[in-house]
Amino acid sequence: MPQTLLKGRIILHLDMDSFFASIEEREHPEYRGRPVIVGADPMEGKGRGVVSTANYEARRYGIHSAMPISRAYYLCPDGIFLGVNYALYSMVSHRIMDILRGYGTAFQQVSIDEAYLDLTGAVDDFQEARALAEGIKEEIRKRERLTASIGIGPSKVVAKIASDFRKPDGLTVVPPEEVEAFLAPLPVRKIPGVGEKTEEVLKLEGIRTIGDLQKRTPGELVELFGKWGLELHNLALGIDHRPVQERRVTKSIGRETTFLEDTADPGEVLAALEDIIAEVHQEAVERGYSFRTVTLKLRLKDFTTFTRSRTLARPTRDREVIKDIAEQLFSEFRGREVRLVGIRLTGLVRPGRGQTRLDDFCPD
Ligand code: TTP
Ligand code: MG
Repeated sequence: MPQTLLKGRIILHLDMDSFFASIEEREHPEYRGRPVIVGADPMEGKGRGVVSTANYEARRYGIHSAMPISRAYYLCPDGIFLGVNYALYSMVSHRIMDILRGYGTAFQQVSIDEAYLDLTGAVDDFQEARALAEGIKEEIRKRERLTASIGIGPSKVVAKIASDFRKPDGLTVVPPEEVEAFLAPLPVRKIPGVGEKTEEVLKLEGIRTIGDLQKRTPGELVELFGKWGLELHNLALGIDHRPVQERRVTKSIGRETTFLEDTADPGEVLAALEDIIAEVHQEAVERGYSFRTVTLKLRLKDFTTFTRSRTLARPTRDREVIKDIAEQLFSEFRGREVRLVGIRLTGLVRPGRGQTRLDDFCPD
């Protein structure tokens, strides 16, 4: 039997701290130490929409993600309220994910600020895993001036709960022999998938902590929840066999490139587009896709980002079509100072196989 199976897995979960708000603090050092709330415009308490996230200072006022922005304003009218600069956060996210990817034997991004790494085979034991995690945190701190919280355990569920355990800037390592004791005192809501409904049912049964769950038999939980009860029993013990793997739905094929220096020369932009088009076209052909929609993305010098699309009546895999559309769409921006250009093909179909469906997974 391979040694890794005998010894079990070592899984790492990373989650950035108050991600959107921390990026805003980094960009505006004058916000440091003050409550920062990212989300909709509060309009002096009359604003609609919700909080995307708040930094830890703002959380002391009781502000949290998904709270109505008007409520956040009521709780902390002197806070710094900012709109969502998704393009910037997504760029930072890409760079962080690129740092992470290199460290493990498998990588899986699960949200804009969260990813798993399988460290089995990359390190020998949990002590080495801790040292590696310290290195990751340091690299993110140095390169991005942001903090991350990391959890390490023998399964995804343990790693995920551990990363949340000492936020912000946390590092929690739970080797297999400590899993049950680590989980026992935590409230059941810490188990991913346990929402308000499950919590209510459990409360009626006198189950409040994960430890209370561990003491029940699988049968009792199956009676309450059916199949989910069995899963719940396993999760309470930290048992979770889901592998770390990137499973990406092929919904689009795209490439983009950032110029070394911003350029206002249309010839230079078109030349870059031509290279990108060659690449996306090649990928489409290699993977057997035709496309219906071509999207041009442009980011200008001031980071404002535009996308323009055209959809054809019928799918094609003709490279000249991409080129013509890209040139037409670009004409609107001739002479502007461009920072980044990109092309994305969507409406992908494999002729003879019909529209690609959401379950058309494809290994990376
Ligand atoms: P989270 O990791 O859930 O939150 P966070 O990083 O802000 O804070 P924490 O330190 O607790 O991890 O989400 C990551 C980002 O996703 C968050 O910064 C903003 C965005 N987001 C929303 O826009 N709406 C939401 O309801 C949530 C939960 C997150
Ligand atoms: Mg986070």
